[in-house]
Amino acid sequence: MKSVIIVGGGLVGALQACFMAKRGFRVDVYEMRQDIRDMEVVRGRSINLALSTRGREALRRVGLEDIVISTGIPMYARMIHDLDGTRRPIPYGKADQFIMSVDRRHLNELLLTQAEKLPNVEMHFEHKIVACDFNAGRITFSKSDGSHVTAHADLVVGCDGAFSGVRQQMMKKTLFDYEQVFIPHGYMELCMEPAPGDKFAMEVNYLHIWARDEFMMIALPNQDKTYTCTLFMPFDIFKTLDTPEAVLAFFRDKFPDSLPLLGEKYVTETVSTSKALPLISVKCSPYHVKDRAVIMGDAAHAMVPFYGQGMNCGFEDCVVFDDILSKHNNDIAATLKEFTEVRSVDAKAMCDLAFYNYIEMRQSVNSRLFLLRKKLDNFLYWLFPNMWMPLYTSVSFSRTRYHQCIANKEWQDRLIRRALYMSVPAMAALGYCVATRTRLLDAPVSETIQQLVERLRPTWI
Ligand code: FAD
Ligand code: EGU
Repeated sequence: MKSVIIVGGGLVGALQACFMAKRGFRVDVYEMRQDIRDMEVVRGRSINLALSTRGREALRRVGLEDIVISTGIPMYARMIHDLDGTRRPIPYGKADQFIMSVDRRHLNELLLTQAEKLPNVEMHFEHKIVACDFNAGRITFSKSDGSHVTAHADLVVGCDGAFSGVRQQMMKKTLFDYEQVFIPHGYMELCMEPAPGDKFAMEVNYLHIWARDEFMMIALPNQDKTYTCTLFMPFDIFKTLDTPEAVLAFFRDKFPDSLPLLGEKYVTETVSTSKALPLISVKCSPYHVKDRAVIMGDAAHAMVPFYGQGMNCGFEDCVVFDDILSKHNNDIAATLKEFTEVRSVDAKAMCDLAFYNYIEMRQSVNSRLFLLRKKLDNFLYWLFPNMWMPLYTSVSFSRTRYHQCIANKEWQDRLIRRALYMSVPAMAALGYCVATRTRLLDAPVSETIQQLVERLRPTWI
């Protein structure tokens, strides 16, 4: 059987190892960090993540859905925190439409352990990719002691995240398109401790949102009754919050209700001394080199986190890849070609949706028109559950191809716009009646209508 090297033992790499090993490939995973299962604390990236339908489907296929669901916390609605402290829940949909707050580290550990259970998987930690020769199927890694090792495989799968080393090697090839954008916003994580009595400090089972135009904070619940709050804000503003006093004034002004819950001392000290982390959006194409290499997850499509889809999309990559392998009877060349064709369209669509939402969240979350549209969307969904799906529903609660989600939204927008245009003459007529005090029931047609009403009226009224 063919051999596969997976670069990166993060969320997507560990999952891809499960998928490839289940098919019988010989799998070697090379991960830059040491084994997170042996670590006291894991630095860096977000502590918890929102898992939705696409990610769940992938976990189901490797037999991990149940355990992940049982250790996560369901969120059935958003909880909007207004500036005056008012809280408003907005449900995601029906009772079975919820997302899950899962612990990144726990999920990664489960995936690594699941992959290692298979006899044809081997893990190599503290191996960082430094070079590869795709034609020869040869990769060179540097180890923590400074030494280098070389490995060979039929296929290289790059799951090494937004700053992918595998992608960097692919970029040297001609006809490789690449685009990256750092947004002006950075993020910082704050931990909200449980309230006295070891209870959640806020209503559990919600994704809490403080939307304030340029700033935004999101909080997801953890199993240990804490909340992880993520503050999104332009770096320029983070820079001005360099003293505890400045931070206190800022939080009192923008997020007053969160202050007592987070603790003034904790917030002021943490925000004034921590560094905000950057957010990057990456689009590239193709995702493969001949029958030799392919990238997936953030390596292929890092996106800004404003849709909670980065991991879900990366997990769905593995599902799509697995389906294509089945279709082509494990033929690598045919699979890689089709994977790029199919997946790059959808991942690009999701990157665009996330980026678009980043712009939109800042402009219009609080505007009336935006809320009205959300209500109209939900009403039409209720009326036509099979025909009118709001965008976030098709993204988070279905496996509709991402590019199709955008296409659906476009025809819905067109329909609403047309309905609005058509209502213009009706409004004008109404305006005319009011202005000229012409009462419709006085008009000559009224007699006919009255007769009609008379005929239709049931006898018991
Ligand atoms: P990573 O998780 O980055 O893993 C890459 C792995 O490769 C790492 O283990 C790394 O050590 C290793 N590696 C890197 N370089 C090398 C190298 N040269 N050699 C060897 N190994 C290497 N997604 C969601 O679905 N829901 C959410 O709610 C959500 N919230 C988010 C919130 C924030 C603030 C951020 C920043 C992201 C969020 N995401 C969310 C996105 C999610 O974190 C990513 O999409 C996901 O982690 C991608 O997984 P990955 O395995 O492709 O990459
Ligand atoms: C951002 C950071 C609410 C975790 C987009 C919703 C997110 C998450 C939303 C983070 C928002 C934004 C959706 C989900 C989810 C919403 C969604 C965003 C999880 C449109 C840990 N977003 N996120 N949309 O609808 O579809 O609730 O860091 F604030 S889950 Cl920005 Cl569904």
